[in-house]
Amino acid sequence: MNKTVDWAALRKDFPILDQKVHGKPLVYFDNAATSQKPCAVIDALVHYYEHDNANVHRGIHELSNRATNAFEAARTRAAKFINAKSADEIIFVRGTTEGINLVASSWGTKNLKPGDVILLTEMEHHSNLVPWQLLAQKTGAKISYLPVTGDEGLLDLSKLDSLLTKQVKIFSMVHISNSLGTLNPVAELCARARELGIVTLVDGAQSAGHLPVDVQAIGCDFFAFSGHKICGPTGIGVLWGRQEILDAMPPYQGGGEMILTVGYDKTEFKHAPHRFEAGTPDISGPIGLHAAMDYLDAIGRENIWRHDQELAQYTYEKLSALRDVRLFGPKLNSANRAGLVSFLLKDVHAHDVVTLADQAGVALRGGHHCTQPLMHKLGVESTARASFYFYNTKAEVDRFVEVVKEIQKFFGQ
Ligand code: C6P
Repeated sequence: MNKTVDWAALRKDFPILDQKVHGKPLVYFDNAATSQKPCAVIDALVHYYEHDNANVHRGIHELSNRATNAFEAARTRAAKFINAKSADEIIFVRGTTEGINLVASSWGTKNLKPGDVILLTEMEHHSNLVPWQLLAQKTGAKISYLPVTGDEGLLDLSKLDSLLTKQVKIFSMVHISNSLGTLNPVAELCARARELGIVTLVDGAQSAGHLPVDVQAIGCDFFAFSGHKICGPTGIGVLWGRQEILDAMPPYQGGGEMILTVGYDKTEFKHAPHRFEAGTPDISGPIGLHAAMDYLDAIGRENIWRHDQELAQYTYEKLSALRDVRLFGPKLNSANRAGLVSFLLKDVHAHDVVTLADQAGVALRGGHHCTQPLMHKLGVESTARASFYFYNTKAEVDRFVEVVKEIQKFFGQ
């Protein structure tokens, strides 16, 4: 582990981790579903509700000014977090899902016509599939997929040239797969798309809180992430879009606060990002998210990345030493492997693994992980998944591996 960070001290910032579940110390390995929240985030939320709670952008009283300033400060902080050029490029949304739906609905409806192609990859989460399928139904566009190479779970880049046709208008891709743990070469994919004038979207749900993100270096046009996966509150996320593209997009929803003037027949809209934030927004969410981004960057996302990767490598190594374990995603020591490990035990359903692990205090996720088409491609219904964050330890991995062995024994293996 990196010696410059006191990981054990950080763990104490998360009161929830210090508890027993079914009489056993909690091992929380479900961080890809949602991360835990440090005291700094919980305190920021409590402070806001105890001192500053008011609606934003509307009032001219002191509390409303404070709430508005804190809300807009969070926007500026989010821009810095992903190295956006300006806070005006940051739209607050409910999460990654809503961010992608906003692009599909607003940009997609305006720009796609029958015969156009939406390019995705075979490892997309339903959030980066279903909105495009709805859009394709509405516009007559088609969807094509960049293939995945079996259990190792890498994108088959040899197919890219033939898929990047003139008909492709948008290429939307996941940065880190939540089912395989693959880190995709998004900068390279976006560069190839940009040469052909294709708009790109990166689903950063699993990456934003785990490694440094620089949207300008990636060279994408949109980037979406969720606050709850990066130590922030649920219900808040960020959609970043390149300013000139956002300015040309129609509103996503109509209502208060996104307008300049409204008449009975006609409305003039504000510029981005406000044009995309109709109604009273989630105000405490960005404030909690601000605290989360400060917290993560004080640790350093490059340190978090190294820590999570090391735990995943260690886990992969330990599990591959057991018999009858099928592992998914990039092979051991691959630089493309993020901090999660998907696996199956021979003749044991993933839900049984997760249920028995829970009895031993270990929180895993089992299922299709909202990537049903990928599961079909891999020829399975589901996998069990251990996903890590910086507060997890090697001792917890050792405990988890012991539990896996006990499960195998339970099933007579
Ligand atoms: N994956 C998991 O356990 P929301 O729900 O909007 O915060 O995030 C959706 C989403 C989009 N893309 C990827 C790659 C994701 O992993 C997720 C959420 C969770 O893997 C819940 S299914």
